[in-house]
Amino acid sequence: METPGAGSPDFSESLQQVPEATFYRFPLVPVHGVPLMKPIATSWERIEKFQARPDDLLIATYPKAGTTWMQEIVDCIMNEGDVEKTGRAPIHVRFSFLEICFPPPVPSGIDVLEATASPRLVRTHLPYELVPESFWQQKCKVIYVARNAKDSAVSYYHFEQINKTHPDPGTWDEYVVKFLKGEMAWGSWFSHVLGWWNARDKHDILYLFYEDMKEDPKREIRKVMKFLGKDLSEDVVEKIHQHTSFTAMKENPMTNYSSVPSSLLDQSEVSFMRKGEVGDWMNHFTESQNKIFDEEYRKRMEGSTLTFRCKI
Ligand code: PPS
Repeated sequence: METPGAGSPDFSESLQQVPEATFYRFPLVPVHGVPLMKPIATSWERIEKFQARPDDLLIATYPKAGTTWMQEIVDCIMNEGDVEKTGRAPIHVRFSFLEICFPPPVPSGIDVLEATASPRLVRTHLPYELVPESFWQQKCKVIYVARNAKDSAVSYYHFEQINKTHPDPGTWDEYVVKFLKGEMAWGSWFSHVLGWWNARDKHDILYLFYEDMKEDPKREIRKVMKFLGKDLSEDVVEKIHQHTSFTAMKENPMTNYSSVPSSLLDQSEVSFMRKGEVGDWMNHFTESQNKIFDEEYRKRMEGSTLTFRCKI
């Protein structure tokens, strides 16, 4: 079988060619009520009509839930632990970002996907309701990773500071309010995790949690293997575990986004691979922010069987 994602065109060079100012802080425009960065909203018709193929594998997350971590795990599993193969290209080249749109000459996620040979590895931050229908018609496998709201908020806050395509996050105090209202790119954390949770039995969806991955990475790697129909030895599982640890991925130029120009992702003060912990929210939330957050959380999650751990 072809290495999945091996046929993805490498657009890294075009990223370097875009003038710095072009990437600056796109406004959010609602698409079916979900705020998305303007270039995505402008191209929405094309994204909506995207034609999935039956062997496309989709990784879906709310931003900062452990997308990159899951991508590396999946690529390792597909390549049976051969880390030379997973080192073939940066993670954003190996997995195409379905809805992403940048100014020319950078190709959009759809441009790249249409030029990619099967089987394709795809990632998205779209809420369930906005995923192109063809993924369900083609019965594609989907892995969804969810992360507790408080750590997601902290991670997203730092990321929006360094990712120059996102709106300015403002102060942490302002951000907590914005997060609860879902006024950020890809919308509400609540709607996202609940939408995918409620859909998980309707399609071939594996719903996993960042906190479980932290608690017992090998157990979660085995779940992904089973879902992908891969039976790998314990030695290979151990190798994948080592290769996808936070420390290894932080040092690996193929997973730490160091190849993305600083005009787009400025890692001079905050790294993309920032802390990788469960419970870092405790270092950021004040008592009063925590109280407001907990009250709103209770209301929004009431009646759902979906539960999260904010500590492990
Ligand atoms: S993005 O921008 O939405 O694609 O970001 P995403 O990859 O979903 O999430 C980034 C956060 O995941 C952490 N991360 C990891 N944690 C533990 N182990 C591994 N291997 C790992 N890889 C990435 C990363 O550090 C971000 O979390 P924070 O809390 O900001 O450190």
